[in-house]
Amino acid sequence: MQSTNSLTNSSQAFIELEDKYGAHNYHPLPVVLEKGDGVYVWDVDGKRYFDFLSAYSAVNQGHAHPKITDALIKQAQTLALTSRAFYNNCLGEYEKFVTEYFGFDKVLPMNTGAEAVETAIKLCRKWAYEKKGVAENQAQIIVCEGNFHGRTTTIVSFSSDPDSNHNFGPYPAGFISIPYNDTAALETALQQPNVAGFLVEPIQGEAGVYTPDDHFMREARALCSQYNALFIADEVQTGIARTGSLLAVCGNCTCENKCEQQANTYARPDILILGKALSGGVYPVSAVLANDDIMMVIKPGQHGSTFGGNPIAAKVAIAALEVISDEKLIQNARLLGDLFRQEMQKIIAENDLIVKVRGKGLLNAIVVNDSPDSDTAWRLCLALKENGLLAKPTHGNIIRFAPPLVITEAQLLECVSIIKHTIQSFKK
Ligand code: IF1
Repeated sequence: MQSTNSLTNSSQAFIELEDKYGAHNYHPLPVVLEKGDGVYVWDVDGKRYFDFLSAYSAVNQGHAHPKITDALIKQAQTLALTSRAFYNNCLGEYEKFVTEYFGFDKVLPMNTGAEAVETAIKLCRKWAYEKKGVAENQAQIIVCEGNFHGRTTTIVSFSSDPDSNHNFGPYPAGFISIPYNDTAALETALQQPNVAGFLVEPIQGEAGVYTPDDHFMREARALCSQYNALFIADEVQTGIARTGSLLAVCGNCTCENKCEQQANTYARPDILILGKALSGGVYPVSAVLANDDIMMVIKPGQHGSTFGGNPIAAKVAIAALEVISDEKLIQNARLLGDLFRQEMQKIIAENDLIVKVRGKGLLNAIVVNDSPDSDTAWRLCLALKENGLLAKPTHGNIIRFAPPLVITEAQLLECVSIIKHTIQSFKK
């Protein structure tokens, strides 16, 4: 086994290039990737790794999926971009497909997750003024402590992470923060005047794959209806099969696309925000879905984007969603996620380096037995890298494990054994 900080000259050269010419807004694991296929990525020296980050759950369908890359290449060679000043022959087909897939009347296409969250905020506010009768400029949106919804100035203004928002003020008004997974706090906040909506992640990814109680989403949904506020689910990271259901708000529902039939388990959002895996990670594609009574408050000229809804995005997103259904990735994520947590529990029982595993489907995290300020999780990720598995710490002592959902049981068990022997031979 190589030592944990061994880097070849070629890797070192690529790292130095980024270091010299790129802004220092990231602290990547020291590995330089050049190729991907399915659950695997390869570095510039030809070493193969299991990808246990999947570009933060964008690559749910696996790297270089032939159906998705074919859609991308074909459309790029035909017509890439028209802007929304003209119609194109791909967008309508995609809009029909995606709205039927998720069961909403309308979609508003954007590119990145943060743009889709911004879109949802604007939509929610406009609905509040024009449908609910909130006084001009008074709308409030409830958000949760520990949230991660993106990096725009408005979004970071309601982050509770100092890295995200310190010295990026002044912060816009209009957000009320409550503790996550706290139904009573939500109800109190909903009783404030001028509340337009509640924006929430069904599982808080960045906070360390923090999974709320089973009933929280359902009760939040019901409370929003009771107080006439919009329930807005940010499923940018959790959506599209990642957590073992089409959407994480589906909870334990097994009906897949026919979720409206399972109203008892499905906390159906008024506004659904998707990104990342909507394209399988090959192209920035995000979307906001809602029914007509909400979506139709936005009129021509009031919102948009040069790239949103472009022909490549439309074709790629259809292909990416078809792969989810064709390859039964919801079921795979659910079954292999259960197996993964069982296997992690065995490791926890035998070892005191890891204290906890949590998550749903194939979005999981292990909690390392050390202070959040320690570098133990970082060093453990370096050791995992040496042993052929890539994962990244989040918030100090937590390591997120989120492989592409195309992973097989045999591959998953191989990864479990890599994680197990890495932990066994790790010196804190
Ligand atoms: C980075 C985390 C993941 C998201 C939710 C919106 C967005 C994200 C729930 C914005 C983006 C990313 C961005 C990435 C790190 C990452 C992340 F660790 F920060 F929390 F996935 F786990 N809503 N999440 O998770 O989407 O604009 O980036 O397309 O490097 O900032 P975006």
